[in-house]
Amino acid sequence: MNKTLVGVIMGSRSDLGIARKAAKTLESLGIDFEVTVASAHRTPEDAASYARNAGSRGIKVIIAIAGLSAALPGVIAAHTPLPVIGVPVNAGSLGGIDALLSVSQMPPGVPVAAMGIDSAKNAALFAARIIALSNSDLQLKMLDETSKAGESVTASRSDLEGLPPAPESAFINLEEK
Ligand code: RP5
Repeated sequence: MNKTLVGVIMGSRSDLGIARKAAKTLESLGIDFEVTVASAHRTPEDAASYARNAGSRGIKVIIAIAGLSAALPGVIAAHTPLPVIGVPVNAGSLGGIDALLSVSQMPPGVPVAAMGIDSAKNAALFAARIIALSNSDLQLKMLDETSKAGESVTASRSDLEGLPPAPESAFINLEEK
């Protein structure tokens, strides 16, 4: 995919470490994205303009990352009909709970898909699921990633550092037999 489909916007450059997690996952799935900074409180006009212009620029999904009283995802959602995924950041003394509540407690009519605190990887995967609705190649790639993640959990059962393991037969789906 050589067209920017996902816009990643942060409330501050100090959120860069969290944005990198989204970037890594989007890159691994071959989804083109862009990253920028605009603050709902400090540069509100830029945040609104970015959101208003995103659709006509070809962006399909926006990931908005912010900490503290994290208004950015909601402000972006207020200015665009595109799906907005909010990532609350642990940026202060409340450990991200402040941002989590700000991002998740949106008023009816202005939805934001709220991820967990610092969960930018999930934000990228959620964005990928939205894009995959009209991209069967990406759908296959994501199924492959999901099955690889499952295989690594299964493999991790083989060494539990001496603790007594449940037998593999415990995982047979008896209802299917
Ligand atoms: C939020 O305030 C930003 O998203 C960031 O997480 C937090 C702190 O920002 P800085 O003071 O580091 O710029 O708006």
